[in-house]
Amino acid sequence: MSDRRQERSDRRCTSFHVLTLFPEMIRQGLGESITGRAIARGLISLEAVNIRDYTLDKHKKVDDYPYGGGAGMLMQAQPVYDAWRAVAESIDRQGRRGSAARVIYLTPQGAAFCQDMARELAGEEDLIFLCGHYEGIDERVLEEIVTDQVSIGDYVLTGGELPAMVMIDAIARMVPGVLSNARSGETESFGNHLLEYPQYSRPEIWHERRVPQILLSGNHQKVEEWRLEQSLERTGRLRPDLYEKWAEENQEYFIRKAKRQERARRKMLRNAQKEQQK
Ligand code: 6GU
Repeated sequence: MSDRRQERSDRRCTSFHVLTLFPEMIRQGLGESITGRAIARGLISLEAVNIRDYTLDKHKKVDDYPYGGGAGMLMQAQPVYDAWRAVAESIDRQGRRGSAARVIYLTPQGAAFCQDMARELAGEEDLIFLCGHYEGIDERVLEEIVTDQVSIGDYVLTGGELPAMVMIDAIARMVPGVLSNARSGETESFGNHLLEYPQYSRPEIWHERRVPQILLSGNHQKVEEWRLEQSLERTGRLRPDLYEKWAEENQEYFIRKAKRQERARRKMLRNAQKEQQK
């Protein structure tokens, strides 16, 4: 890691700024549980800015009909731009470069959100999310302020608020210290392209179902081997695409496994021969 990156990660608080017509949705959605605790502990900060507060229209209107006709209304450029300017300037006043912060527009047309993207964005100090509503936003303001267009999947939602919350949750848990236990976000599903292994807690028998015996053995190495096998089996069955990626990056695993099996086969053969000679 470069000195600058290291420095940043030492004092890192990722600041999320959300431009939206429904700021309460954002505050409520992220104010609980792990993200809520991360905010309280100052590991991340969250600011939801109401775009409507920046309209110059006397009736507080923020939308209008699209030129050329068509269904629905569009969010107008002016209130969106002024809300962004206000956020950028408040970042400036905190000693950072607000106009250089990435601005993420949530749209089904965007690039598909993924774990790699979450990890990369967790390295930014400020992230500005722009949530559209109605049929979208006047293209001109998008051209002026947006740096990234992101979608959370191939389905259509009524607005960008839920996608922004999904992204912020995924990014926040990659910020050092947000996940309290020693287990960082890195070791979980997708961190290594594998799905999680099954887990069990007390009681040992529930509805006549036993916890797999190996987990009660106390043999840590055997447990880890079992978990990896389970992860591989699940991933191969449910997500062959992820399995291929893992297999590509972990060819030595299969080589070691093949050698282990070969040793076991020879040992069995030797024992069988000894039996015959008796
Ligand atoms: Cl980012 N926005 C909307 N409105 N719908 C979506 C989406 C975003 N991602 C998937 N569907």
